[in-house]
Amino acid sequence: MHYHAERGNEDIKKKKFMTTQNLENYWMPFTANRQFKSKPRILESANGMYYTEKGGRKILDGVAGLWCCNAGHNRPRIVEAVREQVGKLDYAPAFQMGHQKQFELAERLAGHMPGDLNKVFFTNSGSESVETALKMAIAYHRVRGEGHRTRLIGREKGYHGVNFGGMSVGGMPANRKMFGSLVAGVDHLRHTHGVEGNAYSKGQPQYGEELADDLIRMVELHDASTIAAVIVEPLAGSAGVILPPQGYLQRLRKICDEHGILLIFDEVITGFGRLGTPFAVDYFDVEPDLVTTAKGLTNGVVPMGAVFAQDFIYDAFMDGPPNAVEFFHGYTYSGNPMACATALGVLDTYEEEGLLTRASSLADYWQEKVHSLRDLEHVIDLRNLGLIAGIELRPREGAPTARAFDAFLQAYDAGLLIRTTGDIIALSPPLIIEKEHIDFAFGTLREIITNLE
Ligand code: PXG
Repeated sequence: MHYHAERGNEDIKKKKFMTTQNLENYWMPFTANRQFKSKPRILESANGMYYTEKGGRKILDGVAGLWCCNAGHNRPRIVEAVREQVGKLDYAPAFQMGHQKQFELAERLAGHMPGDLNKVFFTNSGSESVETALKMAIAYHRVRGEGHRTRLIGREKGYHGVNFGGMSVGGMPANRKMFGSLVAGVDHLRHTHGVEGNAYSKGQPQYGEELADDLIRMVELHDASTIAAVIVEPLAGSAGVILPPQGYLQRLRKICDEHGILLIFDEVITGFGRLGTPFAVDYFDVEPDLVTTAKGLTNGVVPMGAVFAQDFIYDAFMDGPPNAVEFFHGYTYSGNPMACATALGVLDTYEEEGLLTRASSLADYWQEKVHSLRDLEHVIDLRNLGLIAGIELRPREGAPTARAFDAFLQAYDAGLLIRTTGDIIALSPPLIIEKEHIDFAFGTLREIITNLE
């Protein structure tokens, strides 16, 4: 009886699914679920610079998926790498066992990263890379006898993923306020958004270097001996494209050096060619101690992240009994064969097509197009670097974020995928973009922003 009742239920469920698409069971991440389900935006396929909806309507990808598909979509080398790997070695235990592609990938990645950032630890996302780097920093101090260095410093408006460590060092109020007391012993530098005189800067803004001195105040308040690390995005993406003022990152590096504090760059967005150099480390010529990455590492195709550590950090752990595990951290899917194979196919594509530096050849054209929107009434700031743009709109009276969200919906209807955060539109297209795509994107945005309520 019970069995039949259940079967009946299953049949009904199946039927419902077959007749009209059931959207109710999926709880969507970072999404206005009710708005979405009232008018869904469902993608069916993707190729090159475009997504395609069922029925064939094409949408230009202005954000590389979510800042991750740097080589564009459906790239042959990558598709082939995934196909080949899945039929060969599906899974290998991540702990106490290895497979060839993990070592090959780590070696090739280290070859793209400057300086002594040669040790690579694999994770499955940006959030996990951040947790990993924070734990490495605290444990590093402990293994060398400075276990009192446990405090972590983040920055207001920072985004370091959604797990407890990253959320705690992050500085986006909406991402924090619902989740209790977070990780203890965390402090925040002030952000560098909206510094006077910086509006409409082309590239790095001129003012605000001295905001890095907030770290000195924290040293004075807590004492350097309690601080493990500072984590910042060299260029903050999620909070709405916030650029580092000229000299700011260099100054942060200097203060860290003076006080034995580790510097972590979160390059989940800036890594893999976004700024026209392989990493932001190259672009800004500042070498941090740890670098977190994900997204472009696998072109978004398979989940994967990686943390790059300076040799001296790894070496500090290699001191105990030779058979002992040195770092009690890792994931079942760290260095997963599928993910490694994908990343190798992605690196092949980046290298063969020069994509890790291609943004630099388009950056001037891009900048010109970004700043061509300056005359629009609703626009209050324009920011750009590499192939990134931030278009800040004046919030609608009494309804913050509504104007930008309208722009997002209208752009989608007009065949252009953008991202919005607050009242800021962000663009970060695949690095294979051509001038005609750039013209379409900014032409469409001009029309939409002009006619926004
Ligand atoms: N650090 C940074 C700097 C990020 O930008 C993460 C960590 C977390 O990565 P995972 O893989 O756990 O999501 C991110 C992610 C957007 C947007 O449109 C940005 C992210 C994710 C989704 C949307 O700004 N960044």
